[in-house]
Amino acid sequence: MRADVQLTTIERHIMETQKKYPEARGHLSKLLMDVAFAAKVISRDVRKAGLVGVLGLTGESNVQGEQVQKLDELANDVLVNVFNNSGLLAAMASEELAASVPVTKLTLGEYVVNFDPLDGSSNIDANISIGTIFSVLRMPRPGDQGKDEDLMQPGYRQVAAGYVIHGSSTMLVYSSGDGVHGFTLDPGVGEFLLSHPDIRIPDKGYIYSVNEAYYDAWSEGVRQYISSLKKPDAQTGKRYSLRYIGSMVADMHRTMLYGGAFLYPPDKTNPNGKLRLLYEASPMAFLCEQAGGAAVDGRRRILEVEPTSLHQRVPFFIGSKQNIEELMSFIRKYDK
Ligand code: AHM
Ligand code: MG
Repeated sequence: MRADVQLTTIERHIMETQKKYPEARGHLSKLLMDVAFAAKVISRDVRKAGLVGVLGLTGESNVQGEQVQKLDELANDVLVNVFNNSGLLAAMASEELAASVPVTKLTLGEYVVNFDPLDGSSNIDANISIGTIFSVLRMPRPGDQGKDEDLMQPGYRQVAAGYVIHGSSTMLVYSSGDGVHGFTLDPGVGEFLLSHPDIRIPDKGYIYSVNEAYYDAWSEGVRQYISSLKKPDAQTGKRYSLRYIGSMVADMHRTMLYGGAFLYPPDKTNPNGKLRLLYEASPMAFLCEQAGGAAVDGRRRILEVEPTSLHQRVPFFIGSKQNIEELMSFIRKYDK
């Protein structure tokens, strides 16, 4: 290995960032390292997903006599276990669980975490990228056991957020309010290494990502906006491309790197769209804004939406600043 190549592990990066805040006691740093550890465990299991038919079907016992769990449940259990034992949380909430999980250990921490253990898990059988999403907030009543209400905070209060993408490689992308940084798992050494420092989303992009099969059920503003993308851009003459994986972390990871817009609009039968505020939209909005992009629900910033329930859905428009501004001008014009 060349001596001038800088190898920065995620642990080192987190510790270096912490040094910028002399008053920090290291609790958030420790929490982020726990997330990185959980991500490695989940990644190991995701990598074995294609062998399910060989090692045993979910719900059955495998050759070792162990129950084979569904991957999203397994990812959920890994995160609950790691967080519960960390001593850093007062409560957590997961897409997989109806109510929040109070931390059962004696030490109650100063943070709460919302997470989606494995988003896009319906894609697993087709070997499509899936992801874990997390959002870290301060516990409003430190010292007490956390309840649902403590997890229902608007996104601008997040102190950190991130996602793990299980794609052609495993990456962890996070922000603690000091830019967005991406790390790629080196499977040989089992470490996340800094591969994408200070990710900046382009101000304008030419890829849009939406499930266009719902076109007919969208509002006039969203329909007009999407139709406008089928002609070369008025200012630059460039053509747009459509890319939709149907796995939000994968679609958003591409959007963060290449620019453009990802949309999950409301429709006639789903007035709030499909995606969940607290552990899907809010952490992605935090990351996208940190990278210089924008995220709105069609009226306001996603980060300003006041939560009313743990699993609420929210219309979601996110991506490059200019693309989101253009979309908003259509919504203002056509959707009174
Ligand atoms: P999930 O939380 O049940 O996995 O659903 C969320 C996923 C997102 O990853 C993706 O953006 C969306 O569902 C796709 O939905 P649709 O099939 O309606 O386009
Ligand atoms: Mg999900």
